[in-house]
Amino acid sequence: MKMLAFDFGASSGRGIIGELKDNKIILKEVHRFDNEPVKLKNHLQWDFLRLVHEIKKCLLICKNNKEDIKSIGIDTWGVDYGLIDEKGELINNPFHYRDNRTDDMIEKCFEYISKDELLYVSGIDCNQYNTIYQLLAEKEDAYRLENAVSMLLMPDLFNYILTGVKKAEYTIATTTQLYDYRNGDWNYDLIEKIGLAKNIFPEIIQPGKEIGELTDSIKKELDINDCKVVSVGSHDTSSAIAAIPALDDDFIFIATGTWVMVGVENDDILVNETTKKYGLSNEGGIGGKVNLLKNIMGLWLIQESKRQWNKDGINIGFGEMVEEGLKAETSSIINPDDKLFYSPSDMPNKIKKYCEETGQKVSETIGEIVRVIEESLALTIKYTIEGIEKATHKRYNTIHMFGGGIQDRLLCQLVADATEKEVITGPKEATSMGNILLQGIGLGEIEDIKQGRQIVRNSIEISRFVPENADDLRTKYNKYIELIK
Ligand code: ADP
Ligand code: LRH
Repeated sequence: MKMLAFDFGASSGRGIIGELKDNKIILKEVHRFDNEPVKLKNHLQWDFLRLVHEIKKCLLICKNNKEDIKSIGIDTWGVDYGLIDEKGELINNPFHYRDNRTDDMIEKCFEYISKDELLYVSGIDCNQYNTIYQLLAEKEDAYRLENAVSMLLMPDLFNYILTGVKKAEYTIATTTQLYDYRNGDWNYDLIEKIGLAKNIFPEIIQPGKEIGELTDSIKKELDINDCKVVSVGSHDTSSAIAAIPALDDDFIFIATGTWVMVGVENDDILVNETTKKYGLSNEGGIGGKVNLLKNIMGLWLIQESKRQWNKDGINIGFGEMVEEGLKAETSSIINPDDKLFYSPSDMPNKIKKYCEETGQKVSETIGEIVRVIEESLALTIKYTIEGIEKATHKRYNTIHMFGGGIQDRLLCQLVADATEKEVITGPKEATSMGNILLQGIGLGEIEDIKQGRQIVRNSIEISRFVPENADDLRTKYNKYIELIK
């Protein structure tokens, strides 16, 4: 049986077919496309119509290849949304979370609710990109909200375009900071308090449920058969975590892509002084789990460096950047989560500027810059794991690392060296795999996540990285702690 996963990541969007066979899952990429935001006037926005076009293109490729697709599942990064008017039309192109309209919105939010109370009910750290701050910014141009009858998070919006059904999938809803874990529903008190209409928030559904069939108009336009759309872990992080090939429960996960997410799976939300100090969030997971994690700025710094070098006429790819980094040495460290690195623009220059301003040797070569970024990421990961172990009063011995970043063997080795723990890597396309697993659960082909993880384990080659050179990063860690104070 074949299922189609659409995964909208920042580095690309992709359509991947997943097939369950002999207790294994076989992935086949059918379509990969750009998912770059567009700056229109002064605002960074999703290229939404292009992406709908890419979905249709992928469905046509499947049809022409005679792939019999039974269902579709969609996941994206968290927090972004579109507004729908009473005629069912999208009011405007969705804003991208890296747009600067939320710059002052965290402070504004605290006029309505204290930080402590917000953390207590939502479980989510106050990141300026969260939907709550985007909606507060939206209020400044009220005409859109005034005409909105629904607010749909991006996977929910794609699902709506495909089926005509408006639902809010649970895992992505928790990234808004407007979900109330204590009541298991939208935080309507807070929604009212900040001046939003309660009725624009659709009913929340769990992952692994059928949403609807493709609309007649899409079936007619593409001349394709009936196909179900199923809710998956539509927040990409939750889908990726579903596909961890773990045999037991106690492990640290590191999801590596544009963002790096470091965390553990818990049965309930955890908010205490330590989670606050380390900026940990509780994001909705699959099978009743809550993912206690930190979003670290991640391989965005590598992507943006590559983009700048390519723009400057240096034709270098990710693989070659890793090779340069492996040969280089550096004594400098950055805080990858510094606000300086958040928005798109000349990343290598920003890193040089950061080193200069913190009185460190300025990294010059491609290899040095890659090395500074990746050693600093590894140190941030170590710091975060220490926070998680303190917050949960547990020690974890195994790290599962997955996502596109595991193709970067320098990063994998540095994580093992910095944390002094064994790192198990795989799968590379964890998000799409998790997406397919959830469709399998939704269609009754897979029993639960435990069985799903066993299927992943049967299907992929895992690699292991053990600590080799811990001393160097142990010394640098003291410097890192000074830097982030
Ligand atoms: P997203 O969060 O955008 O879905 P991915 O999971 O696709 O991200 O991971 C993208 C990252 O994977 C890139 O930023 C890059 O750091 C890394 N990567 C991709 N291909 C390679 C490669 N061939 N060698 C090393 N690293 C790679
Ligand atoms: C990772 C992620 C993360 C944040 C960010 C906006 O892809 O979903 O959890 O929400 O993107």
